[in-house]
Amino acid sequence: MVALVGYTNVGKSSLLNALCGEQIFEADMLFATLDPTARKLVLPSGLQIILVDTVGFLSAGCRTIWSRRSNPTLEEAAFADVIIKVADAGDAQAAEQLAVTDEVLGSLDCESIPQLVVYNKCDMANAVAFDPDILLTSAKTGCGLPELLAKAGRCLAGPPRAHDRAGAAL
Ligand SMILES: Nc1nc2c(ncn2[C@@H]2O[C@H](COP(=O)(O)OP(=O)(O)OP(=O)(O)O)[C@@H](O)[C@H]2O)c(=O)[nH]1
Ligand SMILES: [Mg+2]
Repeated sequence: MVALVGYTNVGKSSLLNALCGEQIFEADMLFATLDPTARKLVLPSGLQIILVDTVGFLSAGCRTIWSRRSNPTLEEAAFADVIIKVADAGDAQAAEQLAVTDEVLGSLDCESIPQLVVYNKCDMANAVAFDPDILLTSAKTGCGLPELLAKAGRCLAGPPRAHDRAGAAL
């Protein structure tokens, strides 16, 4: 199981749509996704995965804010074998978005789960220049998506994580 996690409006649902050929709701608004969505996806290696789109959040002052209509547990992330942390390449606050994402994941005891970082929306005119090691994607143009799948596949090369019934990794 691979989970897309990050700030609201960074393009998590759009990435799932682009990768899986789906049409789940995506929109230029805060808190577009109110429920997680899971879809099957076959990696180029033939490995079949479940890709999970999660609800977004944002930070205001020292508080993390979720939509009042969503279930802000992000428990799908705790079940994941790989977490893809998504930031917005067109947003000057991308590094801060990732820091808040790390805090949220830390509060869910997800530190031991392999994590990838993706700067999405790299097609945007204001996309900032990043370290060449950072994975850039565009759900709109498809740029970087094969590389994202290849990286996720490499992270999944080991045996799947086992979970107890409450979701804790064993
Ligand atoms: N230019 C550009 N726009 C994108 C890209 N990915 C997503 N968008 C747009 O960004 C907006 C937000 O996309 P979503 O996929 O709904 O974002 P999200 O992260 O799922 O947001 P929440 O569900 O609120 O957490 C939409 O208007 C998308 O069309 C991209 O790679 N490039
Ligand atoms: Mg969404």
